[in-house]
Parts: sequence; structure tokens; C-alpha cells
Amino acid sequence: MTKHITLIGAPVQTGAWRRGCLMGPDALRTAGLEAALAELGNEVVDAGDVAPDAVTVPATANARIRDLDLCAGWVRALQAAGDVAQTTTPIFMGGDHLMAAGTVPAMAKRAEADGRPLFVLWLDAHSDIHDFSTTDSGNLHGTPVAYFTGLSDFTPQFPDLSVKVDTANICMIGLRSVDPAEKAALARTDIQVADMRAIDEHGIAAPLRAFLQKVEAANGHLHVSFDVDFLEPDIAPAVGTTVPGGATFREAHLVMEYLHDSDLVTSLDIAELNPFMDDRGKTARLMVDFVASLFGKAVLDRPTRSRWT
Ligand code: 4U7
Ligand code: MN
Ligand code: MN
Ligand code: MN
Repeated sequence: MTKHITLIGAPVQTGAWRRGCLMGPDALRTAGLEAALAELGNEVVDAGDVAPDAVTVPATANARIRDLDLCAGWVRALQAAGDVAQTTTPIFMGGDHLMAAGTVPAMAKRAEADGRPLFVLWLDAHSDIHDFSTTDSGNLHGTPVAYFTGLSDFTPQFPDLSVKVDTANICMIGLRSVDPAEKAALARTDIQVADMRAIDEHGIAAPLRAFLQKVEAANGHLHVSFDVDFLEPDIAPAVGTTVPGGATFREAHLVMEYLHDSDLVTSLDIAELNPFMDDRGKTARLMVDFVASLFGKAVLDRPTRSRWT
């Protein structure tokens, strides 16, 4: 089925310690994202890059937080940029993961306007559930989940959210670096978590299948937030901080194929791609390949939803 895909560049890098994520959208363009999706029969429009709003916000009590004004400007701008028609499938090309503080609330609002709940699949080595007070690093790419769920108060620096994501509608897969404060926060929620140990023990398909069944049963929209550091750094070196022991090529590929077969995905983030750290474009090309698999590239076609119902 033809999808109407809009590519939206989100060259935010102030949420991360290491600079370079601002080149993410252009690396994905250079690696041929638009053509790869169009070849599969999708209609693809590249809407160009978003720019941050110029804002000055009050300081927070935690003096370690970096680039707060610019981060707040990005969150506002991306929430507005996510105001796209129900019939289009936006792919937000990041950009560090602070981008999700803009994209996810926008998708939650869009789902609500459609009378449906938003579900979020969080593919990441990290849980990104810090808030302004718990973050030790001061890097705000480690905070979007606490913001878009309303678990912590991020106002007045970030916009007050009219629609929040229900923690019961979130599934995190791939975790292997969780700070103590994040561990405590996760334990207080009903977020479904499959850390790398669970994947070793049960495989990656089991938690994903269970989550997709929930999305399907609730007739939800599904936003996938794909942090490149979900992957094993040997195959995806273009990230700020490498955490060994990530998802293998085969595991990540299977996730993409399941997502395609489910036909449930309504929006996607590609986060944390830092082309400055890449090896001859290998990570950007791998991400294009994975996104193509999510949108229909397959060796043999399988009936939709056949893999998990
Ligand atoms: B990413 C970290 F301390 N938790 O807060 C922090 F380990 O978007 C990492 O998932 C955050 O890449 C990583 O700085 C954010 C750290
Ligand atoms: Mn992340
Ligand atoms: Mn991460
Ligand atoms: Mn990172």
C-alpha cells in the first residue's frame, strides 16, 4: 500500500554532549533515504529542515543543564513541525534524542485528534527518563520520556502538554545503560521494558509481538523512536557514546520487518545519528536500509500481520 511519507529534518544537537548530530538529516539524505523509500512505491516529500524557535527561558535549579534556551527552542519548533495531516507518515530525521520531546507530543496530539491513543516503541540503549533535577550529565537528550509522559514537570522551560503519552502505551527495547535515578523512575511506572538481558533470554520478537498486539487491540497510532545506539556499535559506530552489547543486525532487521508486517507504524524518529563519528557513511547507509525494511523492503513478501497474530 502506498504511504505518503514526509521527511522532516530535525538537526538538533544541543541535547547531546558530543557535537555532530546536526549533520544527521543531511547524512540520511546523502545515503539515499528518499530514493530508497520511493523505490518501494511510497510517495515521499522532503520538507527540509526545521529551525529552533528563538526563546529565552528561566534557568532551572540544576546548573549542569546545557544549552537550555536552544533546547527549549527546538522542543517548541518540533512540536509545531509535527502538525502534519493524519494521512501522512512523518519520518523525523535527527538530530539528538531531545527531538522526541518535540515529535512525540506532536504525534500524541495528532492521535488524539483522530480519537485514538498513541503508543511509543522506544528502541534505545538508554531509557531517557531523567528530568531537570535528576540528570547528572546535564544533557537533555536523556530526558524526553519523562517529559512526554508527564512523569516530571518540565514547565515553564518546555511547553505545558495538553496531551501526554500514557506510560502503559510505551515499550522500550534494547536497554543496557540505565542510571540509578532512571531505574527508580522505571520501577515506578508500567512502561514495558525489554533490556538486553531479556532479549538474550527470550529473543527480540517476543516483547515486540506482545506490544504490537496491544497497539492493534487498542486501534492505536504507533510512533517508533529509533536511537541509533540501540544497535551494536560495531555495525553502527556513528553515535556519541558507544555502549557495547547492542542489538545485532539480524535482531534490528527482524524488528523492522515485524513493524512493516504489522502495518501499524504512523510515524518514526531516527535519533542520535552523529555522522562525524561515522566510518565512510556506514551507519547512515545502515539506517537507510533499516528504514527501507520498515517501509516494505523484503526478500519475500509475507501477508500483512502474519508474523504476530
Ligand atoms: B540518548 C545518560 F548518563 N543517561 O543522562 C545521561 F548515561 O538519547 C545518557 O539515549 C543519555 O543517547 C543518553 O547523560 C541519551 C548517561
Ligand atoms: Mn536516546
Ligand atoms: Mn541512547
Ligand atoms: Mn546518545
